[in-house]
Amino acid sequence: FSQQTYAARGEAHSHPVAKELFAIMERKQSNLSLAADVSTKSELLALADKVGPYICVLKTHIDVISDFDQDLVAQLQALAAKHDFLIFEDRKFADIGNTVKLQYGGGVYRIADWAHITNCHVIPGEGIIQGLAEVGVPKGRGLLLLAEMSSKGMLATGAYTDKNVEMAVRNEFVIGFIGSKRFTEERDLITMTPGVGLHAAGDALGQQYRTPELIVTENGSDIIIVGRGIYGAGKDPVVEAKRYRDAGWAAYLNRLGKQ
Ligand code: UP6
Repeated sequence: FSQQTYAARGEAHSHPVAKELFAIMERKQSNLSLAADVSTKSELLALADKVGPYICVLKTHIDVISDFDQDLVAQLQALAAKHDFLIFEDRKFADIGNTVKLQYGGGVYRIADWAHITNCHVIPGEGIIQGLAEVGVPKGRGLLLLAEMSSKGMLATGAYTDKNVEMAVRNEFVIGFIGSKRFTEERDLITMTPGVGLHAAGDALGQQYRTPELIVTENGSDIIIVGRGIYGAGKDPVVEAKRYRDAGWAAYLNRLGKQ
């Protein structure tokens, strides 16, 4: 699949969310996802509106917004329609199936009502996927498994990563992974990679950055997730979003050109 265009993969894909995602990537020539880790409603909406034209996915941590309300969700959905991107709530669910059902469908955030994509750890076993699927499948949503993490000393390696891949392959609700590379050729599962930066090596709390070239061209990942590289102190988010969009797309074209 790494040698096929996003357009071709979208046309052939059986999952509606993956299909739509590949179509957006092709239309916007973007494999960039913005990690919009700001702390207020107005900052999040302003950033999403500015950077929206350059991204295929807006990644949120909705529980860090201090003044969350339902209007924020309505406005995010309007921006997703205006700028043609999907919303990925990076909730990293990690509890038993019955509990994650309540967390995903209900509570204050009602994530399943507005996030096209969410993700989970499989540490509780496969029941977490089944619980999330009971809520997400009827709403036409998709799930990513955290097969790896970007941070120093992370424990998702070896046999644990392999188990993620096995569970992803046999659960139709799963559209792919968070991780650093392409994991399997089955079902064209998508990889999205956080910890991408063009300049910094990391931060003081264990984050590690790698380049789009390494992640997309060499490792065969599909989408780069960039946060502080775009909106960090002293940066112009539009300038940086264009820079990362171009770098991510160039890395994808280089991959297609490699035999
Ligand atoms: N994220 C990681 N690494 C992972 C999984 N998720 O960094 O393995 C998320 C973080 C943050 C974003 O929760 O929202 O990706 C990275 O932001 P940054 O580019 O500002 O470091």
